[in-house]
Amino acid sequence: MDGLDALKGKYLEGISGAGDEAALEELRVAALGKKGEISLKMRELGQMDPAQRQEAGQALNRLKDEIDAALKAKKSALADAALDERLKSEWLDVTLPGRPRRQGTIHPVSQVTEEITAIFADMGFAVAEGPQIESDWYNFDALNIAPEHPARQEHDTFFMHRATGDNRPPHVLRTHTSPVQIRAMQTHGAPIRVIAPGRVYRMDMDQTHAPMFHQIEGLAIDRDISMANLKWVLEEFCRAFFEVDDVELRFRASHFPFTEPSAEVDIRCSWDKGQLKIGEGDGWMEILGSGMVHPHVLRAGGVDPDEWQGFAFGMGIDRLAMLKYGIPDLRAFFESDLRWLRHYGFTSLDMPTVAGGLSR
Ligand code: 2U9
Repeated sequence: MDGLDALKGKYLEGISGAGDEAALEELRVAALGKKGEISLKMRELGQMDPAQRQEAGQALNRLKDEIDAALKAKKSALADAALDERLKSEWLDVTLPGRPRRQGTIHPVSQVTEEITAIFADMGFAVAEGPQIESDWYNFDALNIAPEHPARQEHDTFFMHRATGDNRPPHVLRTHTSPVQIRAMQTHGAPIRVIAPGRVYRMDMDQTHAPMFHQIEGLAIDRDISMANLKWVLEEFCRAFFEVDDVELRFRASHFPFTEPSAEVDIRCSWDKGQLKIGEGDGWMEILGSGMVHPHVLRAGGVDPDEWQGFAFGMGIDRLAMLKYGIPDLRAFFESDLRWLRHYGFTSLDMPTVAGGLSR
């Protein structure tokens, strides 16, 4: 067939000189497309006699394959060259040091919870935990808070939803961690020494109150536990927690449904230029509530009040954290702004100062 060598020369040269994929595609269409030169030549085969057709057909197929192969090879060469170009402009120095990442800090409430549990652990108290959604019985009845008792309203309780027609008392978001100790008494019986730290919920919201806050409560039951033991335990706790040797506590008679007698506990302190000093001065600051566990409460926990007695106490962790670290409002707890937390001495977890205690 005439002209095949010329065609071959023209296309192979064109392909080899093509500068991009678009030029290659143009050449492919011109040679192999429906109306391309090779395709037109294919059509001429119909008018040839069989011998000529066989020879010309083979030659045309070879040419088609050669052009095809040249197109593929050039396409991949162009892609390689484009990648080389990109790699030259988009290089990356993998030996550069990494950018420092902002580190979080331990939350003041977690820090103080750990401090308090460690102090009570040294005095033989185990940590107990329980559900945050409680039955009405565990949160109120077991704690000697009867259905009509005003404390149910005072606690500003969040009640869980009940389906219409379900008249059972609704579950509640626990208003104190006391149900945990009822459960601990039921499970382990007496004697027992536990503390229960955790989240509690009351419908209360202002500058110094949040609807979720943290309490830690303690319970010690034995055959002859007295308020003298309570006083010693709380004094030991305050000495360790506030890191002051001379602490003085004042027990003021009070009332809680779950303890009898009950006492609110104040600590001697002074305020010097807005700075709280524990253990000196002529001021008193309330830090916790306490008392001897009410016999009804012991019975609800499955403990016989004729054989056993014990003390209990409760305190707000958030408030103690604010007092100890001089944090004036709740923003440090909720916004978790690192600058704010660092200002009050809560350093990043990876900083060496944390291993040896907080740098203040
Ligand atoms: C059981 C029996 C008795 C725990 C107690 C208080 C007194 C108390 C408040 C302190 C600050 C709550 O966070 S706060 O508002 N708590 O005054 N709590 S006695 O008494 C118990 C607990 C469990 C079985």
